[in-house]
Amino acid sequence: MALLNFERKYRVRGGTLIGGDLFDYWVGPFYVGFFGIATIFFTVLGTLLLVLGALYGPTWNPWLISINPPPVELGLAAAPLRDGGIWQLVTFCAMGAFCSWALRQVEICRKLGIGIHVPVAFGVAIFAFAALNIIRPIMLGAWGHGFPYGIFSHLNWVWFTGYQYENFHFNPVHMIAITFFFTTTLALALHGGLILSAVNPQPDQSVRPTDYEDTYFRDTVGYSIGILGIHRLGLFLALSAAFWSAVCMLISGAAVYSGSWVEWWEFIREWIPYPGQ
Ligand code: 07D
Repeated sequence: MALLNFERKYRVRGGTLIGGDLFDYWVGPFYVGFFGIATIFFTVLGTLLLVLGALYGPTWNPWLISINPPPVELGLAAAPLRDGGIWQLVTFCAMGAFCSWALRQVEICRKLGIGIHVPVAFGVAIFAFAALNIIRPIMLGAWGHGFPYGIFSHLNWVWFTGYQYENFHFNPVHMIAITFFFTTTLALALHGGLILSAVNPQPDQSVRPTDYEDTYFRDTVGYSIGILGIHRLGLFLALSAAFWSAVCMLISGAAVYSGSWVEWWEFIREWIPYPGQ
């Protein structure tokens, strides 16, 4: 069915989570819905707050503009606007926009009668963001532990936070997260390459069906995970990357472990006696 015919067929009312028929319409190619309106509301408000924060100064250099969280001494209290209050409101708007976007995805899935894998996956990214700027600051008792909204300033925060634990490469869960990130790119490169090799042939060749792809992998490594399996694997690898990233930060702090990640590995010396120890 041609794309436009299909869209006409599926663009029917229903499947909304909230608001009934109220916002159940499309603007051009975009589905709106209650959560579309909510996303626009939070995004516009959050962006205006960022501009207000920039107006407070001290710079208009886009690399250096930074909307900072309140000082750590303020704890979990509401901050004055100029002293971290904007950061708190922007964080609230960001969460509002991310969650509204995810729920709009759910409504589109429900309309189409497909699974909610995409919004669930986006939910894991939202969890990673919330881990950094909501859950971890609450665990540590101060909003001041969140990262600032600025290009260089957030990089400085990563650097500073990383070296607070001596060397973040030694955080074992950071290692797991990085392994999943790298494995995700390997899997996508292999999968993307394999699909293109079969379905984007030279002018004088024909498109090859699934058996060719499976056979390529059986010939190469003795096993093919299959057409459904590769997508399950891809989703698992990617979600694991973001999930373990969040966990690696949630365990870094007073509530769980606040020492040096390098020294954390000292227990191995007790397990494995070295010659001469
Ligand atoms: C947080 C993003 C969520 C996004 C959302 C959506 C919009 C709008 C627009 C639709 C999680 C946003 C949407 C903006 C869209 C439209 C129109 C995703 C998030 C909700 N590290 N490290 C990680 C590596 C070192 C440190 C993660 C590598 C050092 C700290 C990842 C190396 C030190 C933190 C990772 C390395 C250090 C991290 C990031 C190498 C510094 C974190 C990915 C090779 C001295 C962060 C949860 C991520 C983290 C994080 C990789 C080195 C410190 C695993 C490869 C040694 C402090 N590092 N790192 O989490 O875990 O994505 O966050 O050296 O906070 Mg690290």
